[in-house]
Amino acid sequence: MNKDKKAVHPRAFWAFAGAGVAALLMGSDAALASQPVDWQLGFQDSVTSVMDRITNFHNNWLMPLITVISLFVLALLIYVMFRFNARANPTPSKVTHNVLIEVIWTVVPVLILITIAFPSISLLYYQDRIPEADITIKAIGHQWYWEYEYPDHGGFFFEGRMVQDEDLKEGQPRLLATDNNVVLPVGKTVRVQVTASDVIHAFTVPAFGVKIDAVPGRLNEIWFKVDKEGIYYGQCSELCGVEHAFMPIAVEVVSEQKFAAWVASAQREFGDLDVEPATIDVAAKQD
Ligand SMILES: [Cu+2]
Repeated sequence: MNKDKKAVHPRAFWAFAGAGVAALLMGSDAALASQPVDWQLGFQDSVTSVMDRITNFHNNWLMPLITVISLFVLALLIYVMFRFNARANPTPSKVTHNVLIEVIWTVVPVLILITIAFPSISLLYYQDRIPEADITIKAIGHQWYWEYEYPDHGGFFFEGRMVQDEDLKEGQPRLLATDNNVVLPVGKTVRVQVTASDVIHAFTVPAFGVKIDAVPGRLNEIWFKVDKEGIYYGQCSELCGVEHAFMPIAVEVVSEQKFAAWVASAQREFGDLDVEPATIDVAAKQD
């Protein structure tokens, strides 16, 4: 496979294939990293059931459908250009109405839209209805970084800020790596409560099929269950100011043992458990 990677053909297709092989190779030595790659076509590889459904709906229904419609319209245009130009058709027809054809060009698009609407809306509800969650975390958008809370694990919280170019370590992707990753266990249903402190941001991880607005004063929720260990990158997807492009999201999905070890170290590093948030609750009750 290494030879394949080096023998990338200059044409776009082979560059794309080469990038795919490179991504696979990178994935095989440590863990899968899901991020945009050079010459990428289509979505990032799916690792959740939501993204499986999105990918399937797009690749196996919408794309074939719009391809057929585009080719059909193109064929009609070409036919009209040759059959009804001034030379080929010097005396044009005076027909202005044709009931049958008008019914057809109204009813057929309606039927097409219905066949799109049913899978689309059922997918929307599948994403929207959050199953019983094993873990709940909270993601808070700030100008311009994300803050994460782990209320189920002692309530520690931390910030995930973009790693600057000069500080990038081996294997960290530019503009996507963060100093503190969101660490989660594999195979668990995770609910993310999403909000913001200042302006609207959006929490997005393409490989999970997750994208939801982070609105100040509101709590939005999304869920995912990741099947594969790895690091998955996303970005804020709502224009939120000058550093909108520099507040990436890095989610590290690890085994349960590694997650437990990380929680223990994160509690030591981030969690001031005597002060936050218990004291605040007690104070609020006394008032
Ligand atoms: Cu933002």
